[in-house]
Amino acid sequence: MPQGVAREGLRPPAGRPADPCNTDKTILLIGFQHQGNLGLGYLASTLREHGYSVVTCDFEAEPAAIVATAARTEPIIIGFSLIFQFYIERFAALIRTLRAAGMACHFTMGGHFPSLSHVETLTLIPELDSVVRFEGEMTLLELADMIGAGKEWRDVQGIAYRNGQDVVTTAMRPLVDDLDRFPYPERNFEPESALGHKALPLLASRGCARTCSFCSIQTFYRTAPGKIVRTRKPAKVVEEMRLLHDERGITIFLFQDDDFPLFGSVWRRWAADFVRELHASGLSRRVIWKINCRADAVEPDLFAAMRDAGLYLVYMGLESGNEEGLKVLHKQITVEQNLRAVEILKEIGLLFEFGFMLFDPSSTLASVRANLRFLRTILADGCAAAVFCRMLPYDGTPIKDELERSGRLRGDVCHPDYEFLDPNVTRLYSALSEVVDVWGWVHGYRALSPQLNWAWNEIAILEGLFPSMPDLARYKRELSRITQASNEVLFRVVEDLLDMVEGGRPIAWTTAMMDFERQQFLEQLLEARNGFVARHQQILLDALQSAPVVEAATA
Ligand code: B12
Ligand code: SF4
Repeated sequence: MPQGVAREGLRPPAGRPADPCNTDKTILLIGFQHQGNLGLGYLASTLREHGYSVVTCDFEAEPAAIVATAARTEPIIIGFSLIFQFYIERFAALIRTLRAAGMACHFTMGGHFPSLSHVETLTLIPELDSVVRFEGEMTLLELADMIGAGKEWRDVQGIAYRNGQDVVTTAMRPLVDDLDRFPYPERNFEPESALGHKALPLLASRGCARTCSFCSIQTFYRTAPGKIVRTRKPAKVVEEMRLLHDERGITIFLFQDDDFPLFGSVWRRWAADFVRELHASGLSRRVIWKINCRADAVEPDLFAAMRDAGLYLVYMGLESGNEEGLKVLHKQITVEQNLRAVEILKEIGLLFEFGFMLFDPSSTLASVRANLRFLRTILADGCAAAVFCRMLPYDGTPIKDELERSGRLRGDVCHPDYEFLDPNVTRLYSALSEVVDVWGWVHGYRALSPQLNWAWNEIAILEGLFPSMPDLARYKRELSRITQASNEVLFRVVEDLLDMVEGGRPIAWTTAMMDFERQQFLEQLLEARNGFVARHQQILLDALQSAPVVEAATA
């Protein structure tokens, strides 16, 4: 953008230099791009709107390729996006490599961990010049203006930097009040593809009104001044969906909001308006969408209306199946509410996925048993695969502070951990980790449970975006059977381990047996899924018109 041309879209906050400068300069952004990084997307579109040239690199790319890109583009700033705390050492290594390769420009970093733990970040990665704290668009833009113009950047609002042995923070930058003032985020990554349909992430809101003790999001959006939750205008969200649909052929939208606006009368009205806009745009018959929400927001009428406007998948952080666990996690929800939410979604025919912490700092053998009973109840019909994890105490969370106060905090920044109160729970957890290869069974994209859930996603996509298929009901029954059987093995192992720890009963399970079981289920899944797709290849291809060939499952 030539100098002197007014910058549109975002009004500069008070104190921002009025004239654009150095707008021919390049900013290089590096972050985790799997499934699309909207944070980087918003930063990139904001910078570009103001005339900067922006290059984005996937953090998972070969370091040599990243170094080559940096050398070629000669950025004035390299911005690193650290959204997962446990990646900090890997980022530190990449940053060292870039410095060793001679990159002398300004290095900054943003994301949850750097925002909340800026001192630790600057200490752990001395090669960084600054940290951008909290919402980054306006701060990075101003930093770029200052650095590009060779002016003093240390006064920019919303940053932290080192001054000798000290870390200095500048005044906190308020959150932008109207999210629709941001340009739509850049999405210069390949959309995920499912049965020839393309999926992209988007946001209808930022922030969360709740205060779960294990979650850094609530602290992130509460520490910076401004409204804790900001929703976009429904019409603008639908306009963005329409553009993505018309220009990139996107038919599956993945809302990544922490808590999709549904709770309470104001947000229920928001959701109803959104549904109305979708119908008015004609998109409700052509696209499907997924949301994240809390179980206490699920109610039949609104969710049925959303289903009729294309909602196909609801992700809920159920987190615990016992009252004490829910209390310690500060979910402000009851087991009964969790169960009721699942029941409603099943009644109205909506697919659901969930987050669940089988283990948390309050775990006892009895609470693990209660959690298992809960999982058995909600998954009895094989409607979804069992997933669970151990709660981890991330920086900036109340539960981490509490564990630290009580002397139970263990591990380090990359592997934050804690001690259970009951040594038997520790024994149970380590025995379980030994017998079940969690990365093969419950975590990671290629693990069994995620693959089963992916197959369930495909079924919802078939129901939402394809004409009815003759034997879909049969395939669903087969998938339920495999899911049920695989869940059952997982539950039995945990139960047998509980019996071993409690009563000294020896267990029959070995790692090799579990690997064998897992492989069997994966093969059954592949056979059922690929068989179904092969039988319906023609219908699928006709429905997609000139669509890409339906890809095989990757198990
Ligand atoms: C979408 C998402 C994912 C996607 C990732 C998509 C991607 N490539 O970005 C997927 C599904 C892959 C994913 C996976 C996981 N996720 Co996740 N995820 C999210 C979620 C819901 C939204 C991210 C998002 O789009 N935010 C919206 C954008 C606009 O905000 P932002 O990313 O914060 O960026 C802004 C600022 O932080 C800042 N900023 C960020 N980067 C930078 C860089 C620079 C240079 C600057 C200046 C500023 C800046 O400016 C941005 C714009 O304002 C977040 C929650 C959240 N609200 O962020 C959890 C979250 C990031 N995930 C989390 C976790 C724990 C996970 C998993 C470990 C879950 C699991 N058990 O498997 C995995 C880990 C995956 C892995 N790497 O192994 C935690 C991270 C906790 C932590 N403190 O480390 C979060 C915070 C959820 C939570 N409530 O605790 N996740
Ligand atoms: S509801 Fe979700 S986003 Fe909100 S505080 Fe709880 S875990 Fe975090």
